[in-house]
Amino acid sequence: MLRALIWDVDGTLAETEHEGHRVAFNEAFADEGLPWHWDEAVYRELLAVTGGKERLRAWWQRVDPSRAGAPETAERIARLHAGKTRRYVERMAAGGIGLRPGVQRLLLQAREAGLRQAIATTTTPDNVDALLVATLGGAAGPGAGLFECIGAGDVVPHKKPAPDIYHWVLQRLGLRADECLAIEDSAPGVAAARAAGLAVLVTRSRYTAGAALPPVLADLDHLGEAHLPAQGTAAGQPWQGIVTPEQLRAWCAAAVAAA
Ligand code: XBP
Ligand code: MG
Repeated sequence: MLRALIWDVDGTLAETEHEGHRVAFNEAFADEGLPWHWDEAVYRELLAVTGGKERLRAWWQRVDPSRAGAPETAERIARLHAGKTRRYVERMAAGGIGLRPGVQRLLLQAREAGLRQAIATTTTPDNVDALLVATLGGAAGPGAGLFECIGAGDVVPHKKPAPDIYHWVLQRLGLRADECLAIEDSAPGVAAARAAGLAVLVTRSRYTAGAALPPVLADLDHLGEAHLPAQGTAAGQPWQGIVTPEQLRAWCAAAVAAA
């Protein structure tokens, strides 16, 4: 019985990586006087590493391996990442990055349909708050009270593809994995949700369109709107339409029946 949706953030709620995080990293490099610039090709490679601090460490290993493990480098990464988060939060407040097709519709329909909702993300909590305020309004907006809990960033020791953040959210929801559906966009996110025992709906994003993924409940280009049906596969068959709470319940029931 489907009781809750657990949403990923970056790439799933919104296309935040290319114009949000990537730009904020580059602005933080400039702020620190570092001659680095992450273009789309480099950032696509680096997204294999989840977590901004972990991503910076992987980059340091590539460009300056002799000092990547030094104590002062860890401090510099922490300072760089704090600056990047400030820059990202500023960009969210300036607007310009909206929710992906069908996200606000499904969030509100799911609440109407009695589905509980939470967030499980690798990104920093401040970034989640900034995105939610910018796209759904604060306490007075349509998004108020949508998410019962927000599992984000360093609240767990191991980021996606480890299942930790999904376990953290399940524990706070007081639900079993088979009562929840994860909505994700990337291979690390799918791996994390599956390792925690959840069924997964994928909405591929700019950086994950061509990624190789294991079998999931449905693999779509987005969640669909009346004027913009989603396309993809569900249960291994071609599917197009609008993802609604009823459709999610039907997919989950069919998956249980087929198990
Ligand atoms: C995506 C990530 C994050 C962001 C950067 O998270 O891996 O690391 O790229 O944010 P998800 P931070 O898809 O799980 O939402 O710099 O705050 O980590
Ligand atoms: Mg994601």
